[in-house]
Parts: sequence; structure tokens; C-alpha cells
Amino acid sequence: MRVLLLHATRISFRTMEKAVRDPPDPPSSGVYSNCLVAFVTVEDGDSVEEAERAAGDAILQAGRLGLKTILIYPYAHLSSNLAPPSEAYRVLVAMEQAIRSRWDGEVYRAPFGWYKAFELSCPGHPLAELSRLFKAGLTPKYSGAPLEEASHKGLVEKWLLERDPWSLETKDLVSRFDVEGPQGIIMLWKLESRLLREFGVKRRVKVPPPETVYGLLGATHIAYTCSKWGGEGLTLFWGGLGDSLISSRSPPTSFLETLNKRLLEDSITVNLGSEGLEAGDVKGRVTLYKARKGGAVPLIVEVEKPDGILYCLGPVRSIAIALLDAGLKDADAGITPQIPFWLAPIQVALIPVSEAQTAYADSIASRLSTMKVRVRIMGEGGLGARIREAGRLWIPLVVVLGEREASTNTITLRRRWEPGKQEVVSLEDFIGEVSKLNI
Ligand code: A3S
Repeated sequence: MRVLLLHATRISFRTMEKAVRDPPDPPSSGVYSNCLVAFVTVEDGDSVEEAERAAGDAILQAGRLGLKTILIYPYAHLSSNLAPPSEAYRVLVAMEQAIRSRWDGEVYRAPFGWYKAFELSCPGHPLAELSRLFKAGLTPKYSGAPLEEASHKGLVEKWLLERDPWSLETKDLVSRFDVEGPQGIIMLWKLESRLLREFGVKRRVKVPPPETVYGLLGATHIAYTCSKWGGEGLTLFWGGLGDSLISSRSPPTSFLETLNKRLLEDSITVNLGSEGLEAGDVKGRVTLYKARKGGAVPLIVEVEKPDGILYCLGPVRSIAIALLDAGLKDADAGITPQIPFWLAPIQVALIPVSEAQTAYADSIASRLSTMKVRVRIMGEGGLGARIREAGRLWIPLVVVLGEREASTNTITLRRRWEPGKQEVVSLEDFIGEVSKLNI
């Protein structure tokens, strides 16, 4: 079942022509204001289970937006895998009944089986448009109730269901580090290749994409994937770089600690199985990192197998973004945010004070590049502004090259882990220090 949830300050619709031979609903029109519109496409194989999960999710979203009206809008355009009209109608009516029985707001359903003209105004705030996918086969439960229902009954804290855990500042950092783009892809690639080495990964296995990788729902999908396809020394992948889990027999906790101890300190562990989170018949535990904005990010799944525990670490992208998020928490606490030298997208910033030092900077940059060190010459703008920009990119080593440095073959070095300190070192000592760092 695919759902597009839109906050509408106003929606009006009216039936035009019949779209199926005998539509089950009569022609009609409607106008609603300040409501949550759920455009729903029922997919082949969907049942009442998916209808109930979609109902709980719509109730949760309406509550979050303080809306008192939900309009279910049959919409056969969000998937190419449509359920036949009779099935679709049954599931949509089930969704309507599930909302009615569990919510005290007003529920409406636009007529099924018609082409409809509609007008909709959307206020465009960050939560005004959400897309959802409810897949048949895995109905996650918490203490026995479907996830969204459990939240409704207060059995699980709402933040554990958050599907978009990242604060705006974290998202800003993700784009500044270009994590999804060519520059930042280095971070995902370095992280994944380090993990392959650390956990002796030998094979890659393609798995179905999880519906989401965040919150308890994401945890159930990761646990289910790990349980079904996990094994010793495997990468389970479903998309681009970063959409992957590392599954192994050795516990990954100490590796995460080396990235930022907050990843485990600010985390909770949820049991998998009847008294906790149910993901099919998977038994074990999930460790979820509590993001700065308060969302839950699964990082480690431990699945009980007959021959012992199987660990799934990841998704790799979640680890990378959680690392930035944890850094922002450090900054909130007045601690300079860091990223391990081997993982930094840019490891050394070279800042020539004036044009005259550009050649010196170029010669150092080419030496560092042959050492496979990621270096950027920052030549634009005022000296202070360039040093601040290097800080905004959390660049571990910032090198200032002035007249004196160029003439004495030295550099002035600021190490990010020694905030406020700078040291003049010989170029050779600096090169030696970098080669030791760049393991
Ligand atoms: O497809 C013609 C109309 O019949 C309903 N319908 C479905 N709705 C949701 N999921 C499915 N699998 C459906 N199969 C049929 C819808 O009412 C659909 N009409 N928005 C209007 C006009 O485009 C519409 O989708």
C-alpha cells in the first residue's frame, strides 16, 4: 500500500466520469479545510493488516499536525502494482473503519471508482508532505500491538517511531559534507571499505530494499533482512553506496565507539521478540541511536541464530549521518566536533596567506596527493573566513602558509583536536605526521 499524506489547508473534489464499470460509491463532491489528505494506492497483496498500519500512521500524523479531519482519497497512481478494484475497495473501507474505531476526529472517504477533479492547497511546512509504503509480509508489532497502534496506546514512546530522525542542522551538515554527492561519497566509500576490512567481508548479497531504515519500523526491516539473508562476512546491499548492512559474527560495538562514543552512549536497546519489538519470528536485540532531534536510528541488530548471535551493522549511510549528528551534539555541549582523520572527506586544508604562497601550497598539495591524502587549497576570501570555512567542514588539519613559512620551508599547523592551538612545524615533520595519521 502506498500513501501520500498531504496537509491541506483546503481540498475540494467532485466526481467526473466513471472509471470502473459499476463504482461502489455514488457520484459526489466534497470540500474540507485544514485536514490530512491520504492519497492511497492499494497494491496487489495488500490486506487489512496494511490498512490498519496505514490507519495508525495517518492518526499519528494528524496528531502530530494537530488536525481533526482525515480524508481518505482513493488514488490509483502511486504504484504500478495495483490491487484489483474490488480488493482495493475492501482495503480502503477497512482503513476508514480502522481510523474511525481508533480516533475521535472526523473521517471521510472520497468516492471510489471515479475520475475526480480536485483542488488542493498545501501550506508547505516540513511535515506537510510525507510518502509512506506499507508492505505485506512484515507487520511489525510492539508489545503485541501494530506499531502505530502501540504508540496510540502509549506502549511505545513516539520518538521511537520517528521516520525522519535528523535535525535541520544535521541535514545542513549532510549537504555541506555533500554526503549524497560526489565529494561526500568519499565518506561513505571510506566507511564501507573500512568496515569490509574490519569485519572480513567476502561476499555481497543483494536484498530487497527496506521500507525505511529509521525508527522501530526500520529496526524491524533491518532485523528481518539480517535474519533472512545475514551471514558471516557479508555485505547485504539494496541500492547505492551506503545502502548496505555489514553482517558478521563479531560484535561491532567497539568499532562504533572509535567513531564517536556518543553513538552508543546516546542509544537504547530494544528486545526483538514477543515482549518487545516483533519482526516476524526474529529473536535478538536492536541498538538505536537517539538523534539530536530525537529520532531513533537503528545501528546494530543482533539476531539469535541456532549457532550463536549474528550481528548486522548499519546501514552505512545511517552510521555516517549519525556521526555528523553526534558531532553536532558535541558542539551543543561546547566540544569541537571531530571526524576521524581517515574518514574526513577533506583531511588537510592548505591556506596560502597571499598569491605569493600559491606555488608553495601547490607543491605541498601535490606531495600530499601522492600520499593519497585528501587535500584542498583554500585560496578564496579573507584569511579568517577561510580558516572558519575549514572549521565548518571539520577539516582535521588546517595549514596556513605565509611569507615566513614559505621562506623557511615550515608551515603553521592547527590540529582540530587541539582547538585554539597552532604550531609552526617543519614541512618534513608535517609530512611525517600526516603519513602516520593516514593509516
Ligand atoms: O482507477 C480508477 C479509480 O478506481 C479507484 N481505484 C483505486 N484506488 C486505489 N488503489 C487502487 N488499487 C485502485 N484501483 C482503482 C480509484 O478511485 C481510481 N480513481 N484519483 C482518481 C482519478 O484518477 C482515481 O485514482
